[in-house]
Parts: sequence; structure tokens; C-alpha cells
Amino acid sequence: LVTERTLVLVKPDGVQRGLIGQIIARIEAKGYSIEKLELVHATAEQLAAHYEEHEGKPFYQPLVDFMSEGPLVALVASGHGVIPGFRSLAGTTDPTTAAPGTIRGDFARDWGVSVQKNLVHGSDSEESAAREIAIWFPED
Ligand code: DAT
Ligand code: MG
Repeated sequence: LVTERTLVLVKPDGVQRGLIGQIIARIEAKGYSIEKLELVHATAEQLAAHYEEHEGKPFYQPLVDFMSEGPLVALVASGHGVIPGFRSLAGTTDPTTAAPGTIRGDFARDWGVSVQKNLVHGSDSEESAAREIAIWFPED
């Protein structure tokens, strides 16, 4: 059994709405372990690195602005298949169509208004996870 690690962010909308506990509860209920966890106000450098794949897209600047509106929770979760597993818990990017039972499907409120306020981030590949963990937990 290979233990995988992923980088999860509870975005500023999730922190502001008091959803940290419910989101982490779902990660733990699935059987994943929390290895690292930090409440942090993201720096411009961290967000530029984290979202470098989206630089130049029309939603990039609003996204980075939103991500610096308030503190967020960065955490490393581990477990077999946790990278696709957490993205499955999160639901699709656009909360409008995120399935009921997913974090975005159950809790996101700004459907139809803002795709970016979708509560969580989860790494999309092993390469992304390694890169993103180094951004939020540089001592790792
Ligand atoms: P995900 O977070 O599901 O991996 P992504 O990596 O494609 O999605 O995009 C990163 C974030 O950017 C996403 O969580 C919300 C925002 N975003 C993506 N596509 C968008 C769009 N078309 N309009 C506005 N915001 C968008
Ligand atoms: Mg992504």
C-alpha cells in the first residue's frame, strides 16, 4: 500500500464561514490522516507560486485577490489514493454542479456568482502535491 500525500487548502471563504471543522471532519471520516496543519494569511509569493499554472487566465487576479482576503488553512493529508480521493470529497470546481455529498456541493453558496469561492483546494497530481506542499510547508 503506497501512502500518498496531498495539499489541501480551506480557502478564506471556508474559514470565514466557520467550516474548517466540518471540512476536516470529512477528511478524517474518510480515513485520511492529517500530517500538518496551519492557519496562515497567504503571501503574494505563496499565491503566485500556488496558482502559477493559471497565470494569464482571466480569473487569475480575482482568484489571487480572493485568496488573500483573509486567513486560510493549509494542511497535508495522507492515505492511499488521497490525491484523487480528496478531489472526490471536494466535488467539481464549479459549485453549481458539484454533487450533493461533496464539500462544494453541500456547502458552497455563491453558485452562479463566483466559481472561485468553492471552499477548498486539493492537489491534482503527485507532481502538484510535491510542489504545493513545498510552498505551504517549506520546512518539510
Ligand atoms: P480546482 O480548484 O478544482 O483544481 P482549477 O485548478 O481549474 O480548479 O482552478 C483553480 C481555482 O480557480 C478554482 O478552484 C476556482 C478558480 N477558477 C477556475 N476556473 C474558473 C473560472 N472559469 N472562473 C472563475 N474562477 C475559476
Ligand atoms: Mg486545481
